[in-house]
Amino acid sequence: MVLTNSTDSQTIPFDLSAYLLERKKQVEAALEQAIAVVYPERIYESMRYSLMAGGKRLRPILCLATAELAGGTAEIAMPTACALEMIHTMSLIHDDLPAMDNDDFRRGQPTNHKVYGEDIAILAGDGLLAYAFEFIAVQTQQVPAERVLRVIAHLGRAAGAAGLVGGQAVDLESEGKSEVGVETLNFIHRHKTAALLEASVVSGAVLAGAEQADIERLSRYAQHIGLAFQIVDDVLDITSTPEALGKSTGKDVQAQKVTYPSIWGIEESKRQAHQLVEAAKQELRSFGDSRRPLAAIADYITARTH
Ligand code: GRG
Repeated sequence: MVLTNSTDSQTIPFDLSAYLLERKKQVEAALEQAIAVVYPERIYESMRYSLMAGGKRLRPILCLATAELAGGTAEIAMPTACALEMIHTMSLIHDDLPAMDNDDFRRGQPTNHKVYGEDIAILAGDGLLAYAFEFIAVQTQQVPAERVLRVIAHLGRAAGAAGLVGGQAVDLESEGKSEVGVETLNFIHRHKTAALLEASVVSGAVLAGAEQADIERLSRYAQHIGLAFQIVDDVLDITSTPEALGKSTGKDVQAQKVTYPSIWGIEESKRQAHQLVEAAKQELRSFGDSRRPLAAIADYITARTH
């Protein structure tokens, strides 16, 4: 897919497919090296099973792209990029558990608990979460310690009750409640989905030494694409197939879950997502040509089919 940045008057083509493919390869090579299987083998195998099961690697790619946009290199951001994927994978393993969403398939493969059992799946998530922070602290090189500390604090907040955990708690609490409105839905997804995407972008910028005003612009960019991402996810749950998504579809309707399409309808949901993507791209205006990967990723959010 060759996308042009639609907010530019002088549009420069940007081959996002090639960019994503190349970046995914780099991230997967780093992840491959990140966890060795040692005694007790079963837990390390379980952690690696989900970490290496594929996926778009969107969070690490956002982190690397933002580090470069802010004048840093992919190299200084790679340990944090890997850690972001570890935290994301942990959240998917726990989300799929019978006590939560009870899913059998993820990324086109049986879920962690289906292969290793619930007990090991819980521990694999715990192991990945703890290791993510160790990995940043031990592996990050050529970055002042103060920046690394700031990244660790921001990621801790995004993963905890002020982020993923809080979003998931409200999501569980809202199940089966037909009176859930857009405000609650926004709270859930700002925390469950947008918080980690935001932390991906902010951590890349912080590692590269970006100025506070730029970090705030990038943070708003990420919050917009985070919400757009979830709206599109809700739409795809209705319009896509399990083969295309690598996970079951139609679950929201089946569980009578309140979603963006159930409140707005499919067309209005798509319009809202598109508007958020435009607002996200507006936040990138001051960054020059180096913003192209982030702008194209924003466009990809609404164009994606899986
Ligand atoms: C214990 C810190 C801790 C957290 C657990 C379970 C949980 C709390 C939170 C759930 C978070 C969750 C599953 C959010 C959904 C995020 C989302 C949109 C996932 C799909 O992301 P993609 O499309 O997936 O990027 P791939 O497979 O491409 O990586």
